[in-house]
Amino acid sequence: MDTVAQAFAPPPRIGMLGGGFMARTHTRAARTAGAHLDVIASSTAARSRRAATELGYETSTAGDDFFDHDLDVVHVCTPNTSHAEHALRALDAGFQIICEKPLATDSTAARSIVDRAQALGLSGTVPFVYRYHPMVREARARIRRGEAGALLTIDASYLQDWLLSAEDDNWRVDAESGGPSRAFADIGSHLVDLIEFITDERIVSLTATTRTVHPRRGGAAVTTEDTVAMTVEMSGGAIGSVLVSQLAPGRKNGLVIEVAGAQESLRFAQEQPEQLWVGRRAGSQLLMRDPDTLSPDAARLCTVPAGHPQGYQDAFNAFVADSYAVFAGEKREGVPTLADGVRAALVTEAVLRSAAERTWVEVEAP
Ligand code: SOE
Repeated sequence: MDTVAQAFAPPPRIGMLGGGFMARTHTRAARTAGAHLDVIASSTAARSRRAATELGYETSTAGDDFFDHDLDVVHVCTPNTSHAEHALRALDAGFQIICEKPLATDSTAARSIVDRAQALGLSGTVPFVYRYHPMVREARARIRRGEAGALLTIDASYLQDWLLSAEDDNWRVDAESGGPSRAFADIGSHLVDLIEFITDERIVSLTATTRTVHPRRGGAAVTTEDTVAMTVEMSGGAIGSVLVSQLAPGRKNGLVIEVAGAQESLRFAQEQPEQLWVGRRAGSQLLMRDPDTLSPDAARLCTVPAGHPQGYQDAFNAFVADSYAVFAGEKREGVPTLADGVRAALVTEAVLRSAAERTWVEVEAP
């Protein structure tokens, strides 16, 4: 974890940059963690006021005075290309940060955020929130205990359909606000984070192909990718295939990861987060989330008893609560840090380079 010199006494006073879907998700999590909702800033004064009223912030602004507020934590939930600037400003103002992914749209900028945080004795986290499903922790614990055996293959995909037609448009599509990678930076980064988190191994090399299926959306040319297919080699010798698409009809948030070891396969699907399939040559099992039967790290993240489904917002709540705890000087297992944001930027760059050069690329070590 990054250095934390300036701990605060919880609950934190928070400022929110952004007023869209992610700002709402972060706000629900912040409120659950008991944060004081101080100020929110969206793109215009009117939008900021509306967001403050709807989400329950004490005040709003659309200007630079945001950074004059007396805050402990700033949540950065603005369009991707503004993340680095906002993150640095928040750190310079003395605040800890929770910065949406991608932390920055290139690895140099992402590293500068880590460096600045370290220099100022501050810290930050990046919401790779799927780590916070208890059954993901259970898969990780089984691999760490050696129950799966030596890892052989990984079969992973993250499929959505909200950008299926050429009529579908969003700021993420436009490289000016979304950055040079879209599908991969937006959702492929979650998948790669989860692969490396569950297996405790790194992707050391990859070869990727991308497609921009709709070259125009909303009357403008599109340069960002709709789909990515890639083959990866892991640090422990396993190989894997990874598919990412935002044009897969019927798939809403279909993140699936299946890891095959010499003894067991483990399969987690984000749309059925209460389950973990444990495949064996004989005696495969579908494990259901039940804190009484899970490893301590998975059981810690169970907020309701077995049979009472936990989902996406619960994962987000746990991530934000852990971030605040770490900022307050406590220890927590598996928190995605700014360094993980740099890692995602490095893998994203490797994907774009491999696709452009039609070649294998070594992924820089963290
Ligand atoms: C849209 O693709 C999106 O909201 C992503 O931006 C999130 O990171 C992902 O968790 C769900 O889908």
